[in-house]
Amino acid sequence: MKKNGTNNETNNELNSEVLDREAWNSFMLLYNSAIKEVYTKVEVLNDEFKHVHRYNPIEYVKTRIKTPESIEKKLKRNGYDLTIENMTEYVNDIAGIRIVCSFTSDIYMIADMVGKQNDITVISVKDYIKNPKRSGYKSYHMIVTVPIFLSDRKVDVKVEVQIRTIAMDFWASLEHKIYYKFEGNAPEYISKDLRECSAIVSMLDAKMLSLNEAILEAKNEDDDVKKNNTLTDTRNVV
Ligand code: 0O2
Repeated sequence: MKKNGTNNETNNELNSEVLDREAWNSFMLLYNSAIKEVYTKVEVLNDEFKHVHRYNPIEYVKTRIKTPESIEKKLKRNGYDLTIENMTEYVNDIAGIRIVCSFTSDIYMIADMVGKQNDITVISVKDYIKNPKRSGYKSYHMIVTVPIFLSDRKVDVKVEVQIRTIAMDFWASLEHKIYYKFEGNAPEYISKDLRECSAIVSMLDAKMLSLNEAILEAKNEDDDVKKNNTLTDTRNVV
């Protein structure tokens, strides 16, 4: 499992004079720890799955901490003041982990495995694969909490887990760049092209999934033939 694009250790400087630096640093420590916890869980699941099923469902994982500017913007957009309490309460994706897999079926399997972890609590799920956004955005989102054990207390910290295929990730990263370039007001022909590309992504994902199923089926048949041949050979020897 490749770890990709981690910026959780670097991008957490606070420019605002509104918040107390010490409180901000303690706050960030919690979210950085939560990312480490969830990342390790995902890594263990992937290793174990590979060991048992000889198959690696996860291509790569990216983690990120939302920038202070982006946190502030989100709070303002929703009409909240910039306070640590409001960030904790109303910004669900301060800590984010993105799991990128090969096939759509892997997404639901991974979501299930993450949700079944004893110390993870699933707060909410948004299935933008079954119900894509108007933009064409597809991804599976879970807001979970994970306990962080400090020297004197335990804190349940929220983490947004995004699970998607490589094709969905490719689409989303380009769309994200376009969104920022046009500050959310891309010309209609670009938005239309993006929606068309999103439909192509769905077709590609479906095609790749059925191709993979056909490969597995052919391999199983091949293994059966080899097994039968070995049995026949053994009988002949006896
Ligand atoms: P950034 O820059 O990635 O941090 P909620 O968290 O439930 O209060 P929100 O934020 O609307 O409300 O939740 P949602 O829809 O689950 O979106 C969370 C994140 O998903 C976004 O964070 C994006 O990273 C990603 N996302 C959602 N919609 C789109 C989309 O249409 N295109 C792309 N490329 N990504 C999307 P931020 O804070 O918007 O952005």
